[in-house]
Amino acid sequence: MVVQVKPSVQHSSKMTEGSQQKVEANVLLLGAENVGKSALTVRFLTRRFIGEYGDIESIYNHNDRVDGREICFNIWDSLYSQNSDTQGCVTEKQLRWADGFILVYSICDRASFSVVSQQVRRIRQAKKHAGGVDKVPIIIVGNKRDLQHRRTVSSEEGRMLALSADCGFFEISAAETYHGVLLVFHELLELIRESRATRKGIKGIVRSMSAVFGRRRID
Ligand SMILES: Nc1nc2c(ncn2[C@@H]2O[C@H](COP(=O)(O)OP(=O)(O)OP(=O)(O)O)[C@@H](O)[C@H]2O)c(=O)[nH]1
Ligand SMILES: [Mg+2]
Repeated sequence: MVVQVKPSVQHSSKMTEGSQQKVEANVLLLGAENVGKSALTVRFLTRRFIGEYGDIESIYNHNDRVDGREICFNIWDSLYSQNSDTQGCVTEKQLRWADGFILVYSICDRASFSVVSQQVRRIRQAKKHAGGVDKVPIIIVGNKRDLQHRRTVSSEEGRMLALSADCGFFEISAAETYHGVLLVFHELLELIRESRATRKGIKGIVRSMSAVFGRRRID
């Protein structure tokens, strides 16, 4: 079973994104060590769970068809480095690269839940400082749902964090099912589309105002 909370945005992107061009989405997986970032990535790419993944950091390309449209997912499976001097261990480069974020914790590892809280704050602050007005697409994932007997983070806590930060939320088991992982990626794609549509809308308004008031440059 998959637990899901949707953030409060209106789902309008399907209507506003009219063209049938191939859509690219850069997805960054973040979270503490050993929470299942690679397991989630490999599940999405291959539908399989292979058990051990090693310390690999990679960017994978994956073509998919969602709602009849071709999507190219670029997926950055990151490594968590506690020694890093970046806040919440999210680098400027990662923030610039990503269109959307999947923040993973393990329901059996409370420290990993704190890491995700910290990373949400870091992403939101960085985007705000960069002058972003639109919502950042983020999905919080509580992984290892199959290990109920070792649970230390309740579903409610995960759900509350997601609600307070206006993120999507799922509890899944990458080990047990492909379906939950698929939902995570597809929901993030939906948020990315919404965010792009909002940005387009804002640019359109600025353009119209520039035409009326005579400002020469936007962007
Ligand atoms: N029981 C269970 N084990 C899982 C699940 N997902 C991942 N694991 C296991 O957790 C361990 C860590 O998984 P990884 O995918 O390597 O975790 P990671 O977050 O990529 O770890 P780093 O790359 O080292 O930061 C592995 O032994 C996986 O088999 C899950 O849903 N349930
Ligand atoms: Mg990994």
